[in-house]
This record gives sequence, structure tokens and C-alpha cells, in this order.
Amino acid sequence: ALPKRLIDYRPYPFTLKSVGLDFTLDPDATEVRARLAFSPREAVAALHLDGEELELVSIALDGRELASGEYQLSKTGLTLPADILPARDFTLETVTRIAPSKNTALEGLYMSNGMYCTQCEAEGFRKITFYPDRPDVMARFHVTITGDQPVLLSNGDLVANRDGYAEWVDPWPKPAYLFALVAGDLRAHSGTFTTMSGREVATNIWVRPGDEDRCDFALQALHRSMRWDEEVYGREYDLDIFNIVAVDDFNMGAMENKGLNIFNSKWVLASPETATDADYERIEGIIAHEYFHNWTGNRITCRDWFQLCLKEGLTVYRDQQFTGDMRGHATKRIDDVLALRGRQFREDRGPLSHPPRPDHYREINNFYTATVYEKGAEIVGMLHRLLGPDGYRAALDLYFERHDGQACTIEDWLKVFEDSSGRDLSQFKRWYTDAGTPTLRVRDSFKDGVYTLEFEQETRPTPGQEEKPLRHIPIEVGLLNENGDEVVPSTVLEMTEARQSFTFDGLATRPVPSILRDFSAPVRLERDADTSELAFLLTHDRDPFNRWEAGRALAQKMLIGRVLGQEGDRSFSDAMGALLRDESADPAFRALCLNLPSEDSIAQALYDQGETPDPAAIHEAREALARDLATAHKTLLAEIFTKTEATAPYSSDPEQAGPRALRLAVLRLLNRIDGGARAGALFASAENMTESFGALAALVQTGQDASAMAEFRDRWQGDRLVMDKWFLVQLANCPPEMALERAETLTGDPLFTWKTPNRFRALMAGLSGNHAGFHRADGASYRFYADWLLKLDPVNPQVAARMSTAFETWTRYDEGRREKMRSELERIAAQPGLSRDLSEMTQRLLG
Ligand code: HT7
Ligand code: ZN
Repeated sequence: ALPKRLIDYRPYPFTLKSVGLDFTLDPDATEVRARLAFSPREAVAALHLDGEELELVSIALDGRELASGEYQLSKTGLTLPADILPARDFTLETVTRIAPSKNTALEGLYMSNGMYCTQCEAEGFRKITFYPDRPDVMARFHVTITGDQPVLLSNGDLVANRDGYAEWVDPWPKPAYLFALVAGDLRAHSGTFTTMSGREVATNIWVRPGDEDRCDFALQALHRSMRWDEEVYGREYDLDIFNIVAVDDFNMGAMENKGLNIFNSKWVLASPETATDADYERIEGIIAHEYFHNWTGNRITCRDWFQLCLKEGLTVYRDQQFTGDMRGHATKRIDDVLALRGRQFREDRGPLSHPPRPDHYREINNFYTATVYEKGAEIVGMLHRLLGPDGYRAALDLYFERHDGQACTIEDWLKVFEDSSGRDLSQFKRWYTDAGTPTLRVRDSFKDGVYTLEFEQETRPTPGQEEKPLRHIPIEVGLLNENGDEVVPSTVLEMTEARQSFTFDGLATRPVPSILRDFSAPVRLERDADTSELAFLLTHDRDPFNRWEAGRALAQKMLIGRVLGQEGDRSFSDAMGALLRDESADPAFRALCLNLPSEDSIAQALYDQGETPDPAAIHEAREALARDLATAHKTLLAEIFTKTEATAPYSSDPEQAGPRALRLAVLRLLNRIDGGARAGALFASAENMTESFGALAALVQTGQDASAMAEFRDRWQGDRLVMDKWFLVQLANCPPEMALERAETLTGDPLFTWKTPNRFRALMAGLSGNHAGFHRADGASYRFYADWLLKLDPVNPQVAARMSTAFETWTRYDEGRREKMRSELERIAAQPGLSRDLSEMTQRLLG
């Protein structure tokens, strides 16, 4: 199929005044009666409705049954020619039949553990009924559900409910991708929330029987999110009920359907015994994210799918702010930058690089990417930094006032910022339209009390974009004197030229610069800072992000030096020693500093420097550095390990989670020299999943984990979420030479229910997350992985396509590995009947 292009956008020629949907549920033959009330916007236009894999039972125009010659039915939809349509308002009524029990792709209406549920974003609604399935067609929905399930849910407010029948009316016009239906034997964990204007909202978390006692954290997180959106953005919830449903079979994390969010159960259910601190934080963040979509995504939606980052970038930015407010801004920023570099920079450096607002695609499901989400959020953060807090809030107020109820574009969004601030953002817009991560090179000089920072920006060509016009880059900078005092406080420099100098005068001595504070722009900063300067910043910088960044740069220097066979020095080890002794520093922050860069990020750094990464050498170097660090500080580390032992009952609050994170970071180091003794003891005594799983992960690293793994499996085999962890950790963390063999064995485990996305992802991400194990020189892991993608593709193309990104770095490596990955990709591409999803991915990966 030809790609869809942004420039081909045309408004839909009809408005849809109302939608009535009647569902009669049946696993093999659900009947959907749809009444669509249209009003023509253009004099003469054919009516096209999207529809896929639907059986059309009947069709009537204004009550008149149509004969088969009066319309055209194709694999992609239904068209009524202009000449049979009245020039006034009309109603089209169709009856279609679908088979939810046969829907393994989990798009449209499907079944999970006997429960009906839907996933309509991006283009799933067309698998439910014939409809203009595009986000700029917004309508009010009235839904009835007939079925023998005890709980029948849809969007909006419940207006009728009796045995086997429910009726839902959503007063807010919405695009079809926000439609949802759930039916099943579900239990609610319920609460109420009083909005800022005093309205009572019923809040429910719906789960399978038996899971009710793992919902309260999610419910409280929802209430915190609702309050936060009122306080920080002035946004109030707009229905009388807010439902969240947890399902086990789900292609992504969660979905923001109006008033009826559907979640992967992994991101709802939590108890101290089964969820880690990281899970708790993530659950809170995802609950917030989906809730925040109610305004940024639902009330104001996207005109077309090219504008996806309009809702996703903004909503990610909002959930990042929220988590920062709940749990601490410094550590949240570091986590977000780690994720951005680990996923988005990686994506941007390879064949899948694309702009946050792409201008063409074949399969939109392939564009729910780190670039759209995480880079999209960075762009919103840059706007916030450029305009300041008041300017940002004024722009957002105007956005909600001007565009409520509309389907918008990035142009609309930027215009709001321009109008409210009076600034010209035409150069800034390139962050949305251009792909690639700019490199920012810095040089400095000092003469007669004047300090000069000279910046140079460059962006490499990316697929389809050879020319790279200059970006508008906010660079937050502070200057420190030799005592560590801030002589120039944080200021935002705005770079718009290819080369640009900024001067600071009246300085007594040459300052130490702290550049790109708080990671003020998603760029790669290149600066030749020596190790003493980095150690100085790690100790003195007021900006916590740059303190951490200095430590990271030291670690990276050390690791790259080792891989390249250079002599190391003690600077990193000394700096970490100082940090370990600094009890005034936040434990969570110290934990982040102690975590060594991942093997994948070391490979990326080497590649960026023009070197060919050797996965085995990288693994060795990282292990050796961890061992050396542990040996150099073993007494101090052991003291911290003892001191951070919790005495209070478990809570996932940052006050407890921080020291726990430090304790586990310390454990991972000591584990390298104590033969797993501490990890074994902790595994035996742990009373919460954070420590139990942390200890297990450490044991896996030694390769001596067989009995712990068996014990863990015995205890948790009945718990699908904990078992996903079990599948993942034993592959991601094991010695690389064991990874493939373990993966092969695990695929034979009766608990490897590979059609369940969470389970498939756990195993495959475990293998691909073991950098040296996945990139074995003989290419055997590549073959195994590709075989499984091919097996999954006919069942669930979305997940297969998404998982193919394990190959996105193939151009980084040596000839041998490149050839092997290329030939696996070619083998996939040549598979007869390959899905559009996986076919687009392999073609883009091959370039
Ligand atoms: N907006 C939601 C995206 C989503 C999705 C997309 C494609 C296929 C399945 C999906 N499930 C959810 C989630 C979000 O960003 O909030
Ligand atoms: Zn989202």
C-alpha cells in the first residue's frame, strides 16, 4: 500500500451529528447496530466509511434498505456514491457481525479471560462497525449493551442498567478511537472524588475477582492525579463517573477512552508482595497519564494521526511534572533522561529515525514511538523553559479556551504559544518537523574577566531528510568558581545560529561551567571536560541533574577507556567514594549515580565516537569496573547495605523507596565480590517484591540462580504479573553466554503463553535486553528472535512489529553481526502474508 501523507489531508465532507450503537454480545457473533446521523458539509460528495474484517448484515438509508448494487464494499470499507445521498441531513443504519473470540490481534472488540473489551486507538473502531474512523470526526455516542455478563460498561454516564442490559450516554463529542466497551464478571474497588467546583465523581477500578485487594494504590493515584490537574492546570473532570478496567491481554500500557480507561493489568495491580517500588511509581505515572488525556487528547484531540505528539508529547510532559511533584524532581528528571537516551536517542541514531510529527506512514501503529512520546515531551519542556512558568501557564490556558472540543494540529498548538507570548516560534517548529538529535559542541575561553562559551550545532542527515536546518535550542547554564559557589546563576541561553558565542563578564577567575542544566534540550552535548572538572561538578553543582551527569560522564569515560584498552585512573572510583560518604545527598540520587551505564549505552557512545562496539568487550569492561568499584569501597558499601535496612512496614513512598534503591544499587556492586552471599540472604528474608526481586536479579548475574529461580517459580506460578518478571530477569541479567540457551528452554515452559503480549514481551525483551547475549557473534540469538517474530506476526502483528525494534541498532556493529541481522530482517521481509505492521518495520529497518 502507498504511504499516507500529511499533505493529503482533507476535511471529512460530512459532520456526524450523533451516533447510536447497540451491541448484542456473543463470542462468535456479536451484532452491532449503528445509527449514524450525518449532515453534508459539501454539495456533492460520496460517503466513505472505514470497515475491516466486518460481516455486513444489513444497511438502510433513512429507513430504506439498500440493495447490494447501491453501495460498494471493499476490504477497507463501504462507499455510498454521492448520487444516492440526499442533500440534507440523513441517517445511515447498519448491522454488522464480528467474532471477538477470534480476535487475537487485540484491536477492535476482543476477549481476554472471558471478558469483552475494546482497543480502538488508532484504527480499531473500523473493526467494530462501518464508520468514519478518523480523529477529526467527533460525535456524541449513545450506547446500549445486551449481554449476559454481570458488568456492562461504556463511555460517559450510565443512564439505564438492568439484568443483562446497560445504556451509556457520553455528552462529550469524541472521535471513535476513544470509544470503549467492557463486559465481564468484574469486581470494583470504588471511591469518590469531589471536584474543585464541588461535584461528586464516582471512581471505580474494575478487576477480575480475586484482584480487588491490589487496587487501592491505583485508586488513590487517580484521586491525586485529578486533584493535581485542577491545581496545576485548572482542569476539572467532566463526567459523574470515572472507570478504570484492568485487562491481562493488552498491546500497550493503557488507553484513555473517555470516562473508561482500559489498562494492562500490569499497570494497575499492586501489592507490596507482588510489585516493586519501580512498579508503584510507574503505575502512578500511567494512571496520571491516562487521566490527564481527558483534557489533552480527549477534550482537545488530534486532527489526524500525524499530529499524535500533540496529545502524547504534552500528556507525557504533564505526567512527568506530576511524578516530579509527587516523588522528587531531580531523580525523576534523571530517570526521564535515561529513558530518553536509551530509547529515543537510540531510535534517532538508526534507520527508524523520524520527526516527532512524521509526514508519512504506512501503519500508524508503528508510530507510537519514543520520538513521538518522549521527544514530544521534551519539546513541550523546552517551550516551558523558553516562556517561563507564567508564560507557559498563560499559553496552556489559551490552548484550552481556544481549542476545547476541537481536533487540532501542531500549528494550532504553536500559534497559542506565539499569540500568548508574542514570540516567533517558526524556527522552534523544526523540533516537530525534523528528525535527528542535534550535537552541540562547546568550547570556552577566559580573558580579562570575560568568560566566553562558544557553541556549535550540527544534526546528521536522517532517512529522507538530508538537509538539516538550524534548531532553536534553549541551553541552561550556570557558572561556578573554584570553591563551588555559583558566580553566575542559572540562565537560559537561546541558540539559533550554527555557531554562537555567549559572554559573561566581571569574573575574578576562570569559572567552571555547568552546561545544559536539567537537560534543557534533547541534544548530544560534546565537551572535552577533563576528569577533575567532572569530579568537581559531581561534588559542587547546584543543578542535581548536572551533578549526576558529571558522574555519568566519568563512568562513561572510564568504560570506553577500558573497552579501547587504555589505562584508567582513580577519578571515577574516588568520586563515587566521596558520594557514598556524603550522607546529605538524597539516597535515591546516590543510587542513580552508582548505577553504571548500560551496555547498550556504552555501545551507542562508542558508535557516536566512530568506533565499532564489541559487545563482549563492553560486557567485560562494565563487569570489571563494577568489581573494581566494589573492591575499592567494600567496607563503605557494606556499611551502607546494613544501614539502609528498613525497619518500618513496607511503603512505596519515596522516603522508603529511596534508601531501598540505594541498598539494591550497593548490593549489585557487592554481589560482584561476595559470590552472591548477600543477595542469597536477602532473597531468603525479603518480605516485599522490591527486595526479593532485587536480590533475585543480583543472583541471576552470578549465573548461580537455579535454586532461587525454582523457588520463585514455585511460589509465584499462579501470579501472571510476577511470572512475567521471572521470565524477564533470568534472561536480561544472566551471563551473556547463557542467555540464548535459557531463552530456548523457557519457550518450552508451559507458562510461556506466548499469545499473551506481556509474556511474549517479557521473554523476548529479556533476551534482547541482554546486550552481549543478544549480539552473540554467531548470530544465533538473532535467528531465534526472528523466528519468534514470524510466529507471532499472524496472531498479533502490532506486538510483533513493535518487538522488531530489537534490530534497530543493526548498523552500529561489525560487518559479521550486521550481515547476520540484515539477513534475518530480509528473511522476515520475504515471508509470504507478512502483516502490514511488520512489513513496514522491516522495510524501514533495512533502509
Ligand atoms: N493513547 C494510547 C495509545 C494506545 C495504543 C496505540 C496503538 C495500539 C494500542 C494502543 N493502546 C494504547 C496510550 C497512551 O498513550 O496513553
Ligand atoms: Zn498517552
